[in-house]
Amino acid sequence: SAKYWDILGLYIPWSFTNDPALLADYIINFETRPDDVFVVSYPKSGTTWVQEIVWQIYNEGAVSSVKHVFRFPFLEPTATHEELAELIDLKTLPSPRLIKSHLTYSTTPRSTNKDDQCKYIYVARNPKDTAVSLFHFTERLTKETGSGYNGPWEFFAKLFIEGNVIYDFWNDHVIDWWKHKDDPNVLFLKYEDLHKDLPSHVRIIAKFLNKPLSDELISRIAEQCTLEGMKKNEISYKWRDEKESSPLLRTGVVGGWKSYFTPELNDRFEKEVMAKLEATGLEFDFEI
Ligand code: PPS
Repeated sequence: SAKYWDILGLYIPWSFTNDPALLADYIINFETRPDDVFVVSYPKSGTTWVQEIVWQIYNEGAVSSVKHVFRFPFLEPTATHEELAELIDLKTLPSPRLIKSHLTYSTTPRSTNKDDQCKYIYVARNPKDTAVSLFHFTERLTKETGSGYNGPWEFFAKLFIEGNVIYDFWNDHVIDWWKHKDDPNVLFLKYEDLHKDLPSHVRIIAKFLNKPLSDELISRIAEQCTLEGMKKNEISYKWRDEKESSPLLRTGVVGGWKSYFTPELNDRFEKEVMAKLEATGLEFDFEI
């Protein structure tokens, strides 16, 4: 069964820390720097994809087999996890720091000084594919850490709808960030849009980061950041050198949910998940 900590009102995987109060404190007191770049998302929404694009933009299209947790540390587990915190100290990391997080807008660290804000790239994915991806991921997490879920999909889908999964309700998370989509230091992206036109999104991301790139570099980064491109460098996305493929690179498609959703489940998703977006103007593609 799943085990979570309740940290700042969010369900955080039990494996991320031994000391939930310490982690809450760490997040609340985390000092951002103006040149930090955060890539934030609800889990399984394309975080790794956007991280790799951002990393390559900062490194002139280089591909690195260094484990991505070192190149682009993940705030919540790195902060106080005994093993990771030993290896990576976010507070002394040289600038510009590239940081991954799954926190909501309200809980994500930001400067108290309005003129000193760093940048946040948020990526959202349609909740049906997100739920399926989280289901597969959490099975892997159970095998590797004992903290996850390994029951039937139907029950997991119910937990997802009810917000009883890591980082709680999908709706609350995306809406919290969507409200800030027009902030000058926030770039709100959608997974399905990246699929439709990757080179344009590499350009949009580079522009947002004030790193204009040549057309040649843009197409190279876009090529290297397709799922196939990233799979060539799969070693970087594994935690250790386990034989199994990286759970961060699975099928990477839009519409995979269709072979998991019964008409009843789809109905429930429409009524309980999608209906909450109605007044927000936030829409998703479920197939492309
Ligand atoms: S995590 O653990 O929350 O950081 O996971 P995250 O990276 O957000 O999501 C993993 C899903 O993203 C897919 N992925 C990609 N799709 C398309 N192109 C590229 N380059 C890419 N890289 C990762 C990955 O396969 C997971 O989705 P599913 O549906 O499980 O395949």
